[in-house]
Amino acid sequence: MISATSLAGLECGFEHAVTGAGRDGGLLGAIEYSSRVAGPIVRDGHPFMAMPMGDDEVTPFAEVWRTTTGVVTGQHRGLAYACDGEYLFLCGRTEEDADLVTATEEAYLAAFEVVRLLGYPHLARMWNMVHRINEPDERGGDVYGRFCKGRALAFERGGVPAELLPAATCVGSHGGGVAFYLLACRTPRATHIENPRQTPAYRYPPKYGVKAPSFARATYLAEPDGTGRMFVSGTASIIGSETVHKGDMTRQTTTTLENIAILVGRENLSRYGINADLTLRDLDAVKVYVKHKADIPMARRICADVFAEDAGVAYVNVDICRDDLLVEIEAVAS
Ligand code: 3EB
Repeated sequence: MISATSLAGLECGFEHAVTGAGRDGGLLGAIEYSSRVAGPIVRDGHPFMAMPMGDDEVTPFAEVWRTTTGVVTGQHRGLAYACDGEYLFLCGRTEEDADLVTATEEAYLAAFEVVRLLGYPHLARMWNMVHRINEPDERGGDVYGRFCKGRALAFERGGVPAELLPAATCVGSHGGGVAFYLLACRTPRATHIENPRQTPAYRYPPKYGVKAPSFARATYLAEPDGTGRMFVSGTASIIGSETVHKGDMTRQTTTTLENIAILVGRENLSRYGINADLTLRDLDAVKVYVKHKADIPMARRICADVFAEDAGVAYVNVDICRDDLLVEIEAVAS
């Protein structure tokens, strides 16, 4: 195991390969960041999916979600899922050549059907990997804009208001349509959090796309013992709704880290009635998405100074949703 962060009964680690079940319970899900497309499928008793997220020079890893209790798995309309009584993990993918708006909307609605039917209605975190994310479409927009439209339509049709949108990541991939996975909870203990330095993404002006991106900057999950965990969305060098430091990898990375520090800090959390003070040293299960492979050493140097020594940090070489963003960083803070 490279690293692990645990959420009362749930643990996320980046591993070299998927090996065995949970310590006493099960494996809720495994997502391979590699150079191939596979799944979604229930395999060896857990949902599994692989996405091409870099070439062979970038070390592949598996993001593995383990739980202390037993899991029940299943498949529904092309989705693979597992649940343990408190958490539900689900992964899915659209067809590569399908209409992106409709395919995304349908896949998301199928996912909402699963979370409702199985009784895990509280969305906590979503990840999206979109092939050709920066490519223009025939209507003057781009692939990311079409993904955002399909996703927004699904949330509208699913009756999810802006205040209940969960933390998310949306980055590019090197193939396989739109791949996505999510975590949802049975009990209502999620608080969705915004960043005072950034416009809520769901209120971005229309110049970024006909439908604004549907996500919160972070989702905080309170534990019964008064502690909690915070899912930090993919965060970039955006102030208000504008990209800042275009073309400057160093300053984009430091601005991104400042944005995260403000998001997880005491002052911001207190606005939501959360009594916690988190810093960059409390981040784990960090993913640093870097647009240009040659910038990865630079990202590593900057991040090594700010994250804890034992933090799990993975570097992934993919496009970011805006062509002018060079880096995006997500994490779990606790
Ligand atoms: C941003 O802040 C940068 O569309 O789900 C970050 C995290 C970004 C999630 C998404 C997009 C998404 O707008 C991009």
